[in-house]
Amino acid sequence: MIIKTRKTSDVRSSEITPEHFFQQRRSIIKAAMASIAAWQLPAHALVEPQGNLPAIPNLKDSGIGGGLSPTEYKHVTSYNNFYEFGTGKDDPKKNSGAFKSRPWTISVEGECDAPGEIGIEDIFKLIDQEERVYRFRCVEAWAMVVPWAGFSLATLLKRFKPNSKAKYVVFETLVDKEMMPGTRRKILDWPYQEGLRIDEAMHPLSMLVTGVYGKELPAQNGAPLRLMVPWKYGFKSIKSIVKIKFVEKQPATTWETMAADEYGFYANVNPMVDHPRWTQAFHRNIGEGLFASRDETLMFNGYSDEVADLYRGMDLTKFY
Ligand SMILES: Nc1nc2c(c(=O)[nH]1)N[C@H]1C(S)=C(S)[C@@H](COP(=O)(O)O)O[C@H]1N2
Ligand SMILES: [Mo]
Repeated sequence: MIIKTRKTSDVRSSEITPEHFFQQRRSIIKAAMASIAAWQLPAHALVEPQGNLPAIPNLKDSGIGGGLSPTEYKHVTSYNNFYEFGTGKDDPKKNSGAFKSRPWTISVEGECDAPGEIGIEDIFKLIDQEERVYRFRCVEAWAMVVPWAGFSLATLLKRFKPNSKAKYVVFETLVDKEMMPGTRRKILDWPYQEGLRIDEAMHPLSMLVTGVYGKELPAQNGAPLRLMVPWKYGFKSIKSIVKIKFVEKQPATTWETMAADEYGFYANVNPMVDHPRWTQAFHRNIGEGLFASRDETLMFNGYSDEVADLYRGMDLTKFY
């Protein structure tokens, strides 16, 4: 595992204790046990496939989030944020008719020993698919429970052999003025860019998503490949990825560049730290209509046992 190759002089080496590895292993074991538990329940995590896109082959139940009941497909695919297709929630579905997710190549570069490119077909072929149901809360104080299909980000990253200088991972979205009408205007500083610390990226819950509800992703949800980091706010989960880069310094990210006082690099779901313009202690569930209840938001979106250790000793009001 990459973290082992860090030098003792690394700034963050203090966080990478043997206990840290133990904790990660423990959460994997816990996830495996949850998987067994979910398998015994009649409410299996694998959902009925929906939509008319190709089915995702070899889909397995990860057991993660098996107890949550998913938001309806029609809401998951029609209430979106994807500024490359416009800023309205219904714009991404409406304005993505010309979008083509094939052919598609992702280049992986920067601080790694085996930089290169990988085609989306190879990703689909080489990597076993898992289905995970995540509660995914967004910065706009709304939430959905989504059955994503995909695999651990770490599985892909390790193929490119990140070196000891790889402290962060940067992701970039495609910019195509023909297929993505929003990019004809300077709504954001294109390309959309996001980043994770390397230990966050290697965490088993960080996921590259290729499908939703058992079928390939529709354009509006980030076809053909998008990120999903379940303990972070929605904007970290970058869509339609074309580039992945290992870097030494904390990268600038799109929303942080736009409004640093509102959107930080970490963007961990945290009910104790409000957004300057709204509370982050509660959220509304999409699909419940006008009378939707406000639910309490949980620390790290409910994944504290798995991820709190990544941030031990950090002031999360400062590193928001
Ligand atoms: N390239 C790109 N990725 C993006 C965005 C975007 O505008 N462009 N919006 C983000 C935000 S703010 C959210 S809330 C999620 C929404 O994902 P969903 O539409 O699949 O629910 O995508 C994130 N990924
Ligand atoms: Mo968002």
